[in-house]
Amino acid sequence: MTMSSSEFFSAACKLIPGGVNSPVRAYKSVGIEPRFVDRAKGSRVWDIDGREYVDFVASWGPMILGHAPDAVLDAVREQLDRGTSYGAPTCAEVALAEAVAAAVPGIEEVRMVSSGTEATMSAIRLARGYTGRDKFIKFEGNYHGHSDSLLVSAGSGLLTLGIPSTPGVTAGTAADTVVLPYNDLDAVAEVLENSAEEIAAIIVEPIAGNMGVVPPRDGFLQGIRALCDTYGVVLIFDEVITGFRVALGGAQELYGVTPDLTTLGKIIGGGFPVGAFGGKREIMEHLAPVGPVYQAGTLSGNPVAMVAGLATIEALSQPGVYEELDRKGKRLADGLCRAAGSAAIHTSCNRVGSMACMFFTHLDVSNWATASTSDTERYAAYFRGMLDRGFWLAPSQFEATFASLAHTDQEIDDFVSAAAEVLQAL
Ligand code: KE4
Repeated sequence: MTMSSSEFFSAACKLIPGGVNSPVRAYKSVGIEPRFVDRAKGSRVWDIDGREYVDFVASWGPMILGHAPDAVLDAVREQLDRGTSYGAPTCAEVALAEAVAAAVPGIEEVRMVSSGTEATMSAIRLARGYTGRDKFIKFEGNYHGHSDSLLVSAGSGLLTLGIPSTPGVTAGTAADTVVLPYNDLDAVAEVLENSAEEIAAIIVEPIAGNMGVVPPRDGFLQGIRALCDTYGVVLIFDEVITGFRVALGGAQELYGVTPDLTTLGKIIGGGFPVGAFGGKREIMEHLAPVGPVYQAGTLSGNPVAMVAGLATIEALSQPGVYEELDRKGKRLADGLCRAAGSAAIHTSCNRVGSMACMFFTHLDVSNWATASTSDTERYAAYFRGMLDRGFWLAPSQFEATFASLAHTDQEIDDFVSAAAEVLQAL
């Protein structure tokens, strides 16, 4: 008789802080203990207590094909017999670099790393080394991983746990991070007009996915691009979520705005630990060993992860994939809006392609100030009701709901029916 999730959680809490290896997984903001996963395949996840769920978290984004797709498993199995890590160049990392550069408009050269945090941390360092400037601009509610300078007014788990920033980040470090409201182009213009000579970069989630889903206002990305050109500031699109999610070329393809640097993660690892940062050759060549900006990683370009990422991108490159993802995302979001309307509950829904979020607020959500008016207690009750009905959602109002190629229309319609039931009872 194996232990239950609850028993494993008690054991985990004795060995791992909060019983989890990433805070949002602890279910703190939804008022129940986390469920321990036993296995997953396609659109389904099973917990160790034998319960089955339709999954809309997708491991926080990577599982756009669904879990354990055969093409990825076959590629990984084939690699495993040739070894798992060499710490030396391999053909697979060149092939993945080619696939990424071919798909992403702003990438001429790319460096593989092992997480989105590494990607964004390195991109900021590169921009500073390239410009010789120290400060950079980020946006309230955007989350770029947990490197010190980026953990200032960040999104995701910090919003979920109500941590505005975090102890351990020194005042000196935070002083170089300028935080502005998302979608506020005037605020960006004002800062650059007054102190562009100090600003190395602007880093932005071109579609925010860490305060719930918040699309860019018309002209916001185009305006930032123009301001960066005017003041010689490096524009970094953090596409760790949106890369290969909203289009093969990410948000930069969708909106037709090309950044100087792009950070990637999640989907390009096909479920394995991969991040990447890439961009203009002129900037990337400032990286060691060609240039002076140091960055390194033991498992960077890991061959198992590379072949998993390659198989994933190959599947996403097939004709009609993003039209299908958009169709599923629309079916999901439109259904949720109808369900909330019939329950006479004030919600607002944002969606771009197959990433969506229903906010428990009556306001249109375009930044952190509006996202933060959401009723997180009501979200928690909705989350618990959906989990009880077999639907696996992000345990936070400030994350995205992801449709995958594995979801059937019936599963999406069942999700909507369950949501209607749960919302009626709230
Ligand atoms: P990782 O270091 O977690 O691989 O990536 C950091 C990161 C960077 N940029 C963006 C836009 C991101 O969304 C993330 C990580 N996303 C969160 C969820 N929204 C990861 C989940 C977690 O922290 O457990």
